[in-house]
Amino acid sequence: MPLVHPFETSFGRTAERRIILVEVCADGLSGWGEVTCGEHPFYNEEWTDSAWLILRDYPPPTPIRGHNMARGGLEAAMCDLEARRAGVPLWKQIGGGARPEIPCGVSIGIQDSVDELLRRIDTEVAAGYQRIKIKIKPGWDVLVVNEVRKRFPRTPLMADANSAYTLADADHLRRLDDFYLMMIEQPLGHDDIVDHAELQAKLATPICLDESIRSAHHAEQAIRLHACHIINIKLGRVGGFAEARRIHDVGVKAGIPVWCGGMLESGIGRAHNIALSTLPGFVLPGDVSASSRYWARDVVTPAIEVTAQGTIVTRDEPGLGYEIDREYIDSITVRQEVVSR
Ligand code: OSB
Ligand code: MG
Repeated sequence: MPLVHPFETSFGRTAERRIILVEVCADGLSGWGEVTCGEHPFYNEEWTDSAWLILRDYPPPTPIRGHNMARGGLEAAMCDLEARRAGVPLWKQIGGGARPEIPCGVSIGIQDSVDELLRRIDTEVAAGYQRIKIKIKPGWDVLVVNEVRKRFPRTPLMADANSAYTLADADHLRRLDDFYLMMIEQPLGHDDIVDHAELQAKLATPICLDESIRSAHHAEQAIRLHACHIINIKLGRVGGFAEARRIHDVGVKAGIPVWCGGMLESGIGRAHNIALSTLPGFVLPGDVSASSRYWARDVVTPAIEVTAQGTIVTRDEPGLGYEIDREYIDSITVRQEVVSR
């Protein structure tokens, strides 16, 4: 699926998505899941083709290590199926429903110029989004944030580095404290906790961990070491709703706010993210935004829309709450595998 705008992070640029969708069938019903890994092993170790092999060759209950996104796509499909069997919306099935509308933010990639970035932010603020996240990397950080703050002094703003820095950059990163950001996301190593704790002690800006938190155990360790004040929860990264729920519970117990991250999902993964965001601890706006920011045509109907107040209203239909556009999915499917059990 071609993206409406290419998306650039500190680890690379994506113009087109190659997405694995999972359909689980039982009792004449279908549940749908999405594998949220990238096309290349740059965000974490998984990519579309590794997930394909895991899902094909290691059906549950085979215990495997890692490959959370492959497993998470299947787990989410099972949750959707369970919800449909029970005749309840997915948000209810997973124990959510704390809020009828979820607060939405946007993630804006690295742009070709600061002017272009300011124009993109203008558009999203005008659309009503409740906070803006910009991607940063060495050479596109302090000066850029300074320009954004000059133009948008009152907009809730944060920056995501996707592991582009090391502890040696601590003094440089401390300059971001001047801009009263809501948080800085994953500045250091993708698998690090200890260096983040050392950095957090030097920064006024709260650190939010993304890549480093793959389980509730990691969340407990990060909180115990004061490595972060906030946690981004992504369904795929943590292997599905069950572990996402456990991380959420760890956060709530410790007074650590959580929010739902995104992985440039199609409408199916987006619908899962909406359900997850109704758990009570998801008090900060997530990277869950309208289908039209990504896709000319989405794989669900209606497309996911955001209100002028920057919220998505949850739906009451059983399961995901959105219709699967099978005809469109079939027309863009390049590979299919049926696993019978
Ligand atoms: O770190 O949150 C991230 C996209 C791809 C890989 C990693 C990340 C992102 C985003 C985009 O920030 C979030 C979205 O709008 O889906
Ligand atoms: Mg991130």
